[in-house]
Amino acid sequence: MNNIGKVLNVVGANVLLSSNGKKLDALCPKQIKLEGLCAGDNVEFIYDASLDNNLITKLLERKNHIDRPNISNIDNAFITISEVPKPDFFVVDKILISLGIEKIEPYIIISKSDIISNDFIELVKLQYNKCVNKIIVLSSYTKEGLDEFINLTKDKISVLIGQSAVGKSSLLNALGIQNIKTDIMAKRVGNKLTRGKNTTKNCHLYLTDYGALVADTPGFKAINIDDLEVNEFTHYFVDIRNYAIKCKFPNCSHLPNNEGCEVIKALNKGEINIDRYNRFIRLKNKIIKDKKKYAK
Ligand SMILES: Nc1nc2c(ncn2[C@@H]2O[C@H](COP(=O)(O)OP(=O)(O)O)[C@@H](O)[C@H]2O)c(=O)[nH]1
Ligand SMILES: [Mg+2]
Ligand SMILES: [Zn+2]
Repeated sequence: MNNIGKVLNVVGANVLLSSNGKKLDALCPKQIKLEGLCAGDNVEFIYDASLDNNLITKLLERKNHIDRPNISNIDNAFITISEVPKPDFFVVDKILISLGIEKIEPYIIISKSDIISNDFIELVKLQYNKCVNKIIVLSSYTKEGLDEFINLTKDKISVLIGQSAVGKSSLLNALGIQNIKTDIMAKRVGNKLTRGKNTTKNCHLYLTDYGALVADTPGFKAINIDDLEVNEFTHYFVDIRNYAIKCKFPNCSHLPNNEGCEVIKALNKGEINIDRYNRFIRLKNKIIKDKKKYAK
């Protein structure tokens, strides 16, 4: 009978699996490797006595996939930001679009809560409370918010997304995941493998003792929004789209001079956050401008 496992990491033909809460080694035949086997994939495997190892026999269908880093079947993404380093909210907005497209549940972690100001927390909440499932205020030092994170990630595949030094590795450590730097790559292939480009694209899912699979994604690449049509782009601005749909003007720019525009009405009533609105307009104009440039 075939067993079912989840891929934690792939290095060449060597695969680390999680099956029934345990870690197992397995080998991956070339054919399946060519199908792009990566962390998060569900696979069937058998024990092959001749190899004295587990052998992956089938790659099961994926519900989603991101390319950078290479990972499948993601349930939740936690965009991690803090007061220091200062967040780039344009990047946060673009990541939210990418998550929407891949149908990944979005969350925001405000990290290092032991040292940040209430003003910063308010600023983030005002901008994003309508865009994500939950905003978690968390400190890996005091453990504030850690239980909330644990409850949301249990039995799921979750990714931590955020710029360097926001506290992603510290959070994994607080969850009891050690040796983050000496992952399977370093252990298995020593210095044979170049640790440059590959490491950010290759992705390691960590199995916590409470049954969550969590990945640190230092090289997460948000979508290039220029590839989207304006309507599509607007659709993934979830706090603005419902007003944009209701707007009675065809091809409305949703700028303040359009009296009667639903987006402007909502903005004036405070239903749309002004900072999100300003970035929405900036990004939308950039898409329109770039489309014109390429059409020439
Ligand atoms: N005060 C405080 N500092 C933290 C916390 N989490 C991480 N840091 C510090 O922030 C810096 C970057 O953390 P790290 O986990 O390496 O960030 P990463 O680059 O996102 O993995 C380190 O100096 C950590 O000690 C926290 O909850 N509170
Ligand atoms: Mg780190
Ligand atoms: Zn409008």
